[in-house]
Amino acid sequence: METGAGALGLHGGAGFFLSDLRERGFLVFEGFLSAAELVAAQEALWQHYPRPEEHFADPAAHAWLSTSQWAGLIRAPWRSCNLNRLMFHPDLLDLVERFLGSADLRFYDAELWGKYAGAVDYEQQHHRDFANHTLVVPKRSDPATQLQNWIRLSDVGPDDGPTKVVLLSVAESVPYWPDTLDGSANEYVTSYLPPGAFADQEVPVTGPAGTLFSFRTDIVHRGSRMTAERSARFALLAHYDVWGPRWTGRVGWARDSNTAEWGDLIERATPRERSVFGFPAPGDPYWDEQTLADTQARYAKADLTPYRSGLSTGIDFG
Ligand SMILES: O=C(O)CCC(=O)C(=O)O
Repeated sequence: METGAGALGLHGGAGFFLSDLRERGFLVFEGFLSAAELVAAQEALWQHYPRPEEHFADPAAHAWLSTSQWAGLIRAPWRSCNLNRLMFHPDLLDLVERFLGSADLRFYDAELWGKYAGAVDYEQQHHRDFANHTLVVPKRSDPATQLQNWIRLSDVGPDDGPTKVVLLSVAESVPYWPDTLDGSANEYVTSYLPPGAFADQEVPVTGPAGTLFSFRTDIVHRGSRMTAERSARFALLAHYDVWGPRWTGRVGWARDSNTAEWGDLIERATPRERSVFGFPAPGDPYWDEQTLADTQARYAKADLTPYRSGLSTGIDFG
């Protein structure tokens, strides 16, 4: 039987998940992806990464994965629509809208992350991620304004390097910028908190492939060592906030928007999906006959009809 977020009622009853995010700082939702979505996305991974059996047969052939613990990060868009479409999975957008309290969502980064046991030591110390998601610090009096979402594409057990999180209430007293950091935040994940901090309170986020793990950028957490021999861990990371603040974000999507992957993504996406990247929405004054014609030339297979409705004036260059 197909499961997936819609089937499990995320659309209808997100209250439980929202209170997890507000009170605990994270949520874990097993069965977020349907079986078909999961299988298709897993197969697409091998367009970017070696299959685990290939890697472990000859790790030296994939030395790029050993250069740092972040070497396995690959930014969107990817080579398959079976991965790209997960960035704006309808149930993900639904959850994020409810949590951030706005439909004006901004998709501020997306990466795949592949980790292979033995490639490098993935152990980290506890830290908060906001330091490379905003220029300043979260405002404690506001509800959270950013949400990180990891769609797990492999099973993660206790020995597969699960992320370890500390409940918001438990780590509340840790200053946003602890005095263990120097001004430049060098070695952020090794000096934010001392080794062993929260060892008794941290919760390993384990779960089967297809699990959604969402967490706020102010939650204290860490990556952990992969201890199972021949373990491989894959996740798709999709980060959202709301259009508005000038001090948040990570990616200017236009920088790489002349690639084939980008063109395919935009051509297949709906106006709603395009809007999270900043693409002008239907009804935006940007659209007129000239911009429609030239945008159509750029994205030949895109259906731009929705942007045509509401055009009141304009010259027909066609
Ligand atoms: O990979 C993980 O489980 C967490 C990584 C992490 O927290 C980080 O790199 O900032």
